[in-house]
Formats: sequence, structure tokens, C-alpha cells
Amino acid sequence: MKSRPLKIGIACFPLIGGSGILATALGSELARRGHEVYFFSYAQPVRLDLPQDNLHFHRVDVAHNPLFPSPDYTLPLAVKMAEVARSQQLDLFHVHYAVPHALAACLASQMLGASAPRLVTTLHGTDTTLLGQDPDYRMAIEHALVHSDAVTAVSESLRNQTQETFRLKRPIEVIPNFFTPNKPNRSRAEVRSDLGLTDEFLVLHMSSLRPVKRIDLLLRTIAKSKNRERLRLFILAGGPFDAYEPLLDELGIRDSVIIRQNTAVVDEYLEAADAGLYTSEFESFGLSILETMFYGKPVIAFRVGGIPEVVGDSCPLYPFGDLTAAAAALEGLIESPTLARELGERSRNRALEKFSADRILPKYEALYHRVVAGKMNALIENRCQP
Ligand code: GMT
Repeated sequence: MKSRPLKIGIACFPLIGGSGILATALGSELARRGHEVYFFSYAQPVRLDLPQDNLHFHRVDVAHNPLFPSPDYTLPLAVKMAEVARSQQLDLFHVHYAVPHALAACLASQMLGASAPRLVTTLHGTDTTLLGQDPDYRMAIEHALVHSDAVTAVSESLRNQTQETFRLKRPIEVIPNFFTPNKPNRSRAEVRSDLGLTDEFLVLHMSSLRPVKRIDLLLRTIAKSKNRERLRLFILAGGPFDAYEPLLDELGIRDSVIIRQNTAVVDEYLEAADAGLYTSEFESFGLSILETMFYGKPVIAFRVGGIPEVVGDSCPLYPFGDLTAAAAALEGLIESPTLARELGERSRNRALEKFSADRILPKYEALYHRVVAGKMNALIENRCQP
């Protein structure tokens, strides 16, 4: 029997960053499958194409009230979520990050009472790895996780770390991230010519450049390469690069590095690249790595967090900080196009087999229907109470 379409409210961060990108892709896929999806954020998520059938965006105004010591987002978000849930009769909220999204959803639910939508919280990392360690946040995160109807994590590694951090009695379901490539706007040749390349080996790095990404190690790996004149590192930066400028000169690699600010468009750069290089000290998943794999490009990365779950045995991974191994791996790819092609093909096959929308969407839909059915049962039980 075909399940009925659901009305789903998604709260996420709108900027370049895996969680918002994943939430946007999820909402768009759900809308394509006939569900009605309502996004809540303080700006339109970067990869959210509007207008689209079944997709709605509700901008939340950050409150700059002089009464408060700092701007407030959580309360206006909670109010907007409650208003839309009431007017549209949402079945569930699916929030990405406990802080502030699950907490706003908890408050919205309290305001709505028995008619509140169900709450699914997806953890992407920081709630556990950074804020979970902070005594000023820990109890609030625990509260949001305990009061969610379901909690998911994007990898086994993050699930285990979350269980260790919060010692929750509730299950956490692992639903990995997915990616759907878009047709690039420009050809590989056009992009490479725009970047001033002829036949150089193009190594791509896409990230927010947050400290956890270890851009110092990224640059040092390039500096160690014996094939420097044959390669270019292309950084699609989701944050400011200024702090690393001096290191370019210190390592003498300025001419080997091209930096562009990341926009919503990544497909054409993925197509133009020959490999991906990721030197994070932690990744709960590594969505950029998955995007690189989908384009059939080999990945060089460290064996940390959820990265082994994503890469599997498609490419070798290296102990964290082993720059000699990472630089040698890069050399191997530059010197052997056959090896690069083989590893790239293996990566693409793994990505398609395990992390396509068709694999992952049914997992979310099944979870949604389970939690919504739980609400129906609870309402019926309450009504039957003597
Ligand atoms: O890593 C970032 O800078 C962005 C961050 C985010 O919150 O959007 O990414 C996290 O969520 C992504 C989507 O699930 C994961 O692919 C990233 O691995 C994760 N980042 C970290 O764990 C450091």
C-alpha cells in the first residue's frame, strides 16, 4: 500500500556547510516524491532552488532587540515553526542540529500542545563533538535529544560518539548522507581554461575552512609533493582564507594554489578536478568527500571519524597527520592516470551503490511514517482514556 504524502517542516542552517546542504537536498527530494516541505531558516539555503512544486521557504527574522545582550534566533524560529505547523497542520519537524533547531522545535511543540508535529532530530557532528563537551550547552542538547521522537546520526562513528557523550537511553538510528549530482553548467575544458590550467593535475578541496579541516595540513601536503610543478590545489572556500595566506609564502606554494569562494555550484569543479584532498582531524561523515566520489575522482584523506564509512575500500586512507603518506598517495595518482582512473571508478561505484538518493530517501520516509504513526496511536490512546 502506498503511504500518504506528509507535511514536513525542515529547520537547517542556510550557508555552505554539509548539514544545510544535506537538509536542502533532502527537502528537494522529498518534495519531488510528493511530500509538502516547509523550510525554516534565517536565509534561503544556498542550494535551495525556488520556486519548486511542494517546496516552501519561511524566512525567520533574527531579533535584534536592544533589551537583549545579543541577537536572538531561537525564539523567533520557535514561533515561526509553531505558526506554520498550526496553519499548515504539519505532520513532523525534521531539524538538522539540536542547537538551536531541535530546541526551537521542542519549544514550538510545547506551544502547540497535543496537536504538535512529531520531531525528528538529525545530528551532523558539532552538537556532540563541540557543544556536547560544553557545560553551558550539554543539558540543553540532552533535553532536545530526549524529547525528539527520533534521533538520527549521519554515521556509526557519530552515533557511537553521541552515545558516549550523552549516555542516552534512547536509540539513535544511522542514516548516512546522500548526494545527487547536477548537470555541470560548463564543460571540464571550459572550467580548466577559466582556472588557467593546461594539463596540470587538479587537486580539489572543498570545505568551510573551519579549524577542524586542518588547512595547514592540506597546504603542507602540497608542499611535500615532489610533483609540485605538475599539480594545482584548488580550494573552494566556504569561509575566509586570510589566516592561511602567510603559510602559502612560508611554504613557497603560492603559485600552486588557486582559491575561489564557494558558491552553490560545485558540480563543474568536481568534473574539472582529478582528485580530492581532505585533511580534517575529524569528520562525522565528510559530504564533500562523497561529492568527490560521485564524480569518479579518487580521494586522499585521513582515517578519522565517519570517513572510513564513506570511503570504504574504494581508496586507501591514512593515519591522521601522516603527510608523507598523503603526499606519496598524491604522487602515485599524478604518475599513474590508470591508478587514478581505477580508484575514481571504485569511488563512484561505491557512492552510487551506498549513498544515492534512491538508497537513502526510503530510510527517512520509513522513519517519518513510523513516528507519525506513533502520534496517531498516542492520540487514539488518549481519547480512549476513561
Ligand atoms: O564540517 C563543516 O564545516 C560543516 C558541518 C556542518 O555542520 O554543516 O559538516 C558536518 O555535517 C556534514 C553533513 O552531515 C558532514 O558531512 C561533516 O562531516 C560534518 N562536519 C564535521 O563533522 C566536522
